[in-house]
Amino acid sequence: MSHHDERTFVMVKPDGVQRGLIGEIVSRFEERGLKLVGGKFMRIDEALAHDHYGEHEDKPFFDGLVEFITSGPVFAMVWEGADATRQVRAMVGETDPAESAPGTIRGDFGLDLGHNVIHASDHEDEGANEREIDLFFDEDELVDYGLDTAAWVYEDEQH
Ligand code: D4T
Repeated sequence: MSHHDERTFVMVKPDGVQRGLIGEIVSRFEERGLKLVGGKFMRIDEALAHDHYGEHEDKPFFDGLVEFITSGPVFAMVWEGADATRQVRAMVGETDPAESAPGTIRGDFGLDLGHNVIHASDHEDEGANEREIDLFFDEDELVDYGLDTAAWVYEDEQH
């Protein structure tokens, strides 16, 4: 079942947590048929923020980004499924909520680029999902188990 086990990193940002959107967001991924393999409610410290957003270090919005992501708790998750990284990004929407289609998470719950509710690994950045999973989770925090509904989600899974 190797093509069903792609893992991707997803995080409800401080604005999403404060607005009570954790449950709604988790539900969307569950309903899609993805499998939750890790979850952690936590506060991001300055060092982790710099590691996570290192690619933006030279950008004018970097300081604000670090301040925002460390400003309150986040809910970090790992989701698994076929083509998970690309499918989750499609469900998340564009970086700017104002450019995101209705039906996407940012298109339904955001209006402002600086408060875009959720992060998900970029499918166009090869290795981003593994890098980010490693940054936020220890191997033993990821749970290996079978999801009984898989046979109803995937045609080629056995009952
Ligand atoms: P994240 O990483 O938060 O899921 O967002 P994206 O992957 O969709 O987009 P990104 O890495 O290009 O941007 C990271 C983060 O920075 C904020 N941002 C971005 C900002 O405040 N001002 C800006 O001009 C840009 C481009 C929003 C997301």
